[in-house]
Amino acid sequence: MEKGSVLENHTAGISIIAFVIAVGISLGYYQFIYVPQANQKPVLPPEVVNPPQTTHVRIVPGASSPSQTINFVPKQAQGILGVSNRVVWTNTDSVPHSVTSDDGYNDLISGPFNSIQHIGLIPPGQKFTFVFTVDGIYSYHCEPHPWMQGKVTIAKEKF
Ligand SMILES: [Cu+2]
Repeated sequence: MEKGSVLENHTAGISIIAFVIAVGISLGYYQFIYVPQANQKPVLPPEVVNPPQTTHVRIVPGASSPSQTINFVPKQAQGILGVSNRVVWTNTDSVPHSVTSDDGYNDLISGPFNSIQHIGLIPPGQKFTFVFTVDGIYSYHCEPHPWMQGKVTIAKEKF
C-alpha cells in the first residue's frame, strides 16, 4: 500500500507542477505577446498617415438654413490615399457646425470621424482636420443641422 501511494503522490505532484507551468506559460503568452499584438495599431506607409496634399471642404455662409441646399462645398469631396487623404473643413459661416460620420466610422489611426469628439463644434472661422487612413466612401452630416450632408470618397492610391 505504502509503495503504491508514494508513487501516486509523486505522479500527482508532477501533474500539479506541469499544470502550474502550463498556466504560467499561457498567461505569459496572453499578457506579453497576444495582448500587445492585438492592441498594436496597424503600421501604415508614412504618406498615408501624413499625406503630402490636403483636400478642402468649405462650410459656406448660410449653411445652417434648412432652405439652403449649398452647405458643404464640395458636397462630394474626393481624396487619394497616400496623396490627399487629409481632409480639412473650414467653417466660413457665422454659426458653429459639426462634421459627424453618418455611421460612426472610427479610423484606427485618427479615431472617430466626428469633430465633436475631437474639438467640439467647429466655431466660425475655425477648421477641423481628419485623415482617412483607409480608402472608402464616408458619409457625414452636421449634428445641429442634420439636413447638412456631405460625402468624402478616398480612392486607392494610384501606382
Ligand atoms: Cu451645421
